[in-house]
Amino acid sequence: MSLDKPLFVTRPDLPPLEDFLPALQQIWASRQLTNNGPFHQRLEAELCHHLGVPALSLFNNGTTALLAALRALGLGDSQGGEVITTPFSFVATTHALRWAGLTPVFVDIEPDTFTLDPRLLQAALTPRTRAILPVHVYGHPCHTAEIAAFAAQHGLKLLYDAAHAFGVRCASGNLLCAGDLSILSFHATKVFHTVEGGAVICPSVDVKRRVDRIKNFGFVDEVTVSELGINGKMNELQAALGCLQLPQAAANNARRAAVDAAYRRTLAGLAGLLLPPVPAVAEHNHGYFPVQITADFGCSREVLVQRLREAGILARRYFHPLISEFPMYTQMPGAGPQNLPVATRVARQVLCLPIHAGMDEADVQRVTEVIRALA
Ligand code: T4K
Repeated sequence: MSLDKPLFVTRPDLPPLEDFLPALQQIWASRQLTNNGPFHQRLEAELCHHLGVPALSLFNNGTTALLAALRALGLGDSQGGEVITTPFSFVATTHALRWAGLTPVFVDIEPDTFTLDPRLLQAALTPRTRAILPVHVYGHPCHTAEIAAFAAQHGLKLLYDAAHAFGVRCASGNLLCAGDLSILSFHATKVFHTVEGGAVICPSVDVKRRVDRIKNFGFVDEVTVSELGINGKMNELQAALGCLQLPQAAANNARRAAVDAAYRRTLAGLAGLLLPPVPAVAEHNHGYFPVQITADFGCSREVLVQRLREAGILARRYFHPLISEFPMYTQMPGAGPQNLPVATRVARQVLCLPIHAGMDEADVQRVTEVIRALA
């Protein structure tokens, strides 16, 4: 990426436009623009193979994928109930629960992975608890074995928000197959994207059929609607872009891994700056590079964000504020900061530095020079 371009743009790795034209011509010729067209079917098959999962249903975004997954687990009914979840995520995670008429119960995260702390599940359990919704935040795997054991012991549904976990591989098994269902996001800022998009990872073709129905208004056939569905369909243009980009996923991951390594080298030992923990995985996706700016750093995180912006560098405070700090959530169970000391501290300190496949060593130098000058 050229040095005179701001590091705002996360998608300099878009394929050349002319590479997309044959797919567009095909779509124009077929006149099938959406609703399980050929590119949709092809991307579902290719993603299943790429991710090593039994079945998958594409969506128009990760948020509707969450809504449909909750419904498929029987949770979006009129009974309500509580779902134990993390406040350290994008607000869509909790919004999906509220859209499904469920009450989020916030528990704290643990400091090594920033994911839901399984030791706190017992204290959050009530007779109204129906499910757990943990998040593999930044692609760091949750403590899936402990969480699964707790869910099984108490008869709870388990849905993973794996929006950040595309391409993360664990030695102990496929992360996307943990729990009852998982969802992915393919938003334009994600490591693999279809402009907007998402998926529900399903344990079987039967479950996928149910999810497919839910995302298509609940239609079973032309004249039968079996349940409360939604319009969650991905269109052909999005699916075609996904097909075009999927073969680049490994190369893009390698480029982000190099950026990650360069950041770690250049920022090591800087007082008041904590590098992200290295996740215990066989392969990470390097989708985020969350540093923590502590009181020992030369300026506050807010000043650092501002200085970076002045230098044309967009660093994001994902996830500040915590979801539990948004006005509509402050009164929900567990939302008080005294209940969430780790999440509250991390949200005050965290700063996600730019990381994408279009960056090179010179870009990393440009970011780290601003940081080092302030350290
Ligand atoms: N669960 C989790 C854990 C999630 O993180 C998300 C979404 C979801 C569920 C829901 O999935 P989706 O329904 O979104 O599929 C972004 C994204 O909108 C959101 O997808 C993502 N997580 C969240 C972490 O970040 P914003 O509002 O902070 O991003 P935005 O649009 O300001 O983009 C950030 C920067 O990236 C821009 O300032 C410039 C650059 N950019 C952005 C876009 C959209 C580009 O260079 N090109 C682009 O097209 O929420």
